Amino acid sequence: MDRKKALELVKPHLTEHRYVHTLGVRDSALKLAEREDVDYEKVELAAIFHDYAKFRPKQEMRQIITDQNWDKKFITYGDELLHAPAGSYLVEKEMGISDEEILSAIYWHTTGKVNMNAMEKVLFLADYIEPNRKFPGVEETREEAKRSIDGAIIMALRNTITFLMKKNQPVFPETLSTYNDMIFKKKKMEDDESNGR
Ligand code: DGI
Ligand code: FE
Ligand code: FE
Repeated sequence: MDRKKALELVKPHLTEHRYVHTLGVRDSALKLAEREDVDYEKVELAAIFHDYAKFRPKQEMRQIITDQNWDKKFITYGDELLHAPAGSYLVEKEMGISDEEILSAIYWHTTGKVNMNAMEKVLFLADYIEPNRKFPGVEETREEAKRSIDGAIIMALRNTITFLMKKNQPVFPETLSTYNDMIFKKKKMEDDESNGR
């Protein structure tokens, strides 16, 4: 599917604001992809469709997650989580996108996952730092993204986790595991470097 067609197809599912955000995620993802081993066309499609289900009825999204036998915590840890797994299902069924890499990046784009591949990382971070985002800490994360994608993902995770905690909201376990996973890998890299490996 080409870019023009994908944008045409996603637009009616989004508000104007969310469409502008989507274009920002697309631009940021392509920029990050220059430094990662990922397929540009696939990253672009993942970005364009990542919030496809954002405005679907919550009950419909819960039903999809239940029917697919997916982790019930996507339903119990906050309604904001529903659109990521539900989106991956609907993008496959309604948009005919069957590429597993694209679908997985959409599935995990809100929570992150342990051992993210390059496409999952690029989409996760692009969603956080795209130019229209305004929350505290985003500018520092954008700066870090120029140096290190992994470092910037750690900052995004830390900001999201503390934001949720300050609001007395639960943190999805995989989000905490993602944070730990990336911290351990960063530490290992630094240790290897200081040992001359
Ligand atoms: O869909 P977007 O707004 O572009 O961004 P997103 O898919 O990252 O969703 C952001 C929302 O998801 C925001 O309200 C915080 C929430 N969220 C992100 N990670 C977690 C989370 N909510 C819970 N309960 N647990 C998480 O780990
Ligand atoms: Fe989202
Ligand atoms: Fe988004």
